[in-house]
Amino acid sequence: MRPVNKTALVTGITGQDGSYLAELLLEKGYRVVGMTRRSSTASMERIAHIEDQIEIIQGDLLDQASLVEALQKVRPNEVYNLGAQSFVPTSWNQPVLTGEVTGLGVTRMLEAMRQVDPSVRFYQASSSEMFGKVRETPQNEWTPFYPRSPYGAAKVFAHYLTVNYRESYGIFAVSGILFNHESPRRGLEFVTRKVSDGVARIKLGMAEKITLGNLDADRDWGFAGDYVKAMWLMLQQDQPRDYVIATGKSHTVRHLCDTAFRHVGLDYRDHVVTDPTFVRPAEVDRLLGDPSRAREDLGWRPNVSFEELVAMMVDADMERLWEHKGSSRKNSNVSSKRASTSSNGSSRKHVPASTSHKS
Ligand code: NAP
Ligand code: G4F
Repeated sequence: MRPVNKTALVTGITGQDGSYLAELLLEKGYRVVGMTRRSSTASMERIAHIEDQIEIIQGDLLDQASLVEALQKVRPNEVYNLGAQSFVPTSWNQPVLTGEVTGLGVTRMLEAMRQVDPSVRFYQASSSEMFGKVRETPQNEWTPFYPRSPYGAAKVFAHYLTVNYRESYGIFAVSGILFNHESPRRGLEFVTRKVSDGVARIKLGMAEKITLGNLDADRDWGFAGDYVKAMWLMLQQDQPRDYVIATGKSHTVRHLCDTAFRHVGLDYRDHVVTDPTFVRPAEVDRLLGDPSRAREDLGWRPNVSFEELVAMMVDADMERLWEHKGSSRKNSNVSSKRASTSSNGSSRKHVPASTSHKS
């Protein structure tokens, strides 16, 4: 590892992407400072394995003064703004909070940067959810937005604020329009992780069914570890530009279920039930990204296929739940049963996400 003498401030470091990005930046020799908000219980599970290599500063996207102070103390070269209320259904229950954190939080950070040091490079975590009721397929950097949720609307606001600070003040501010990206560290409420966790529970005899909403929804799913590389690349360019990051392939939730259950030798039709409670007030039916600009300018390509991603997530949940089950049933025959539960063992070690979310 060669020291790069650069400091990165990462908001949302305790989230899925924050943890992968922190690993990547450490590998590149960065000083990594993560901004976390105060909580009565710490949510450091995803970064526990690198906690001794990163610095933590307290701050909240709801609090302008804390952002100014963080920038003054840390003096970063790059800010990666990953912090957000990121679960789409919650944005209907808490639309004002979502607007405050996911939308206005970005204005607060950009204003703080303008005040403290406008030469800092800024990455905004924009989202394919902004395309919503899509105007064309596939979606690229010129596709008009049509958000279908308070979350999507907040992200559109944040996206244009980022463009505006670039155009108004010459700040090196870019938006990565990332399509859905997943991993064993994904929160349990998101559909991929809900399925991988459910499949593992069913295979291990801990559950019988998974209850889902719209099985026909179509998403362009990639691996989070690949996508954080694109974030970093965007801030290393000569000119600031926005990029769509996607695989260019989409799959339905039904196909996700089929792939995940097949991986452990089961048929999803025996275990998946639907419940209108999980259907959204306004759905985004199909997202499919065109990552041509990222391929040409950044040389970025996804490395992990959909099938590999699903297998990685199911295997990680099998391993986590098996260990949990093993520790609560000390006398069970661990090795023989474990060998029969996974048809494709993964050698990658992924720190799993918390098991405490509601799905
Ligand atoms: P995530 O796992 O839900 O993580 C969200 C992070 O935001 C957590 O660290 C959370 O901290 C933090 N946060 C929440 N409220 C905050 C506040 N008021 N102040 C500061 N931090 C706050 O999300 P993710 O999947 O890693 O996504 C990262 C970013 O990319 C988000 O902005 C998301 O909207 C965006 N995005 C994600 C995807 C995707 O498919 N994953 C696609 C496009 C865009 P706590 O641990 O304290 O809750
Ligand atoms: O996994 P999801 O909750 O992800 P969603 O809504 O696409 O949002 C994620 O990706 C966005 C990028 O496009 C990010 F900006 C955002 O922060 C987040 O990371 O749902 C995916 C699809 C939806 O169409 C949903 O209706 O799966 C469908 N679905 C069907 N049954 C379900 C379920 N989603 C969830 N969460 N739970 C279900 O039971």
